[in-house]
Amino acid sequence: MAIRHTPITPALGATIEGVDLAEITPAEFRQVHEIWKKHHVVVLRGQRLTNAQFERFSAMIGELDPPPNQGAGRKSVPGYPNLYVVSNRKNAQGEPIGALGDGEASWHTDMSYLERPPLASMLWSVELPSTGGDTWFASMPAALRAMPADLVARVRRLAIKHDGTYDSGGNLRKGMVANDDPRESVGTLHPIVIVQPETGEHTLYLGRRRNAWIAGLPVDESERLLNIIWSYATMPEITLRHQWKLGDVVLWNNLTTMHRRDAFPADEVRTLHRSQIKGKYVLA
Ligand code: AKG
Repeated sequence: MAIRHTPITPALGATIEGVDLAEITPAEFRQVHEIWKKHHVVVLRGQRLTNAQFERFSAMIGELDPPPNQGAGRKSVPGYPNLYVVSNRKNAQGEPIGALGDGEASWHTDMSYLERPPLASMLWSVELPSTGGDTWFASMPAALRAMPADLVARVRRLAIKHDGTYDSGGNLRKGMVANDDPRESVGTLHPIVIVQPETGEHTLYLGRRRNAWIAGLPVDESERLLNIIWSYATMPEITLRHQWKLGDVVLWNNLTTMHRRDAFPADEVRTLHRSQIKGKYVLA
């Protein structure tokens, strides 16, 4: 069957049909990869997969980046140390079987506080609540294109310090000390405008809003400028809303998009398996 794709919004996203990820061939993968590079987020519905097949497809994109598995931190799928469980489900002892699974998550790109942030992440839905829990994506090249030229010229000379203290749910990361002075945060500096190394495309790179600091600026000036930049980065017309169905696989570019998750009923269960592809590049 031929692979077909349909753009989801003018800014980002494409739905891909005609490929079974359980047995994707190298030639099919090359087509999926090209569509993903162009549209930044791809959605493949109705995939009937085993964890081994999900892992095999993920590893075609690049080297897998396993969950750190630190105490209450990220947890992996039993028997699959490279795959994360994103879930609010609890085991018989009342302990969460996964991480990052509860409630709402604010806009972020994954692990932007690393020197070489992951290139891509992927979610595969395993059990879903009756409502809520939608995942949203925003196109950062589109946000940059929407900004006025004088603002772009200004931010091109600046870098953000990306804080690793809190996760996107606002929880303190394991081993971190609470801190709300963005100048003191533990993290990495990245230029605000980066070149996506694999396509040459220029894109905003923002990470997370909390504790972000534009290096060298007084905090109040940094906050004002960040608020302006973020108002472009979260414009409704550059976002895409994914309403999950069982068996969906969603792959996103972690250098050119941000994502967030809607809340869902706390007494219902939502589980997704997740993979992440290691970053190769120091951003410039
Ligand atoms: C992530 O995997 O980085 C998330 O933020 C989870 C998003 C979701 O659960 O929809």
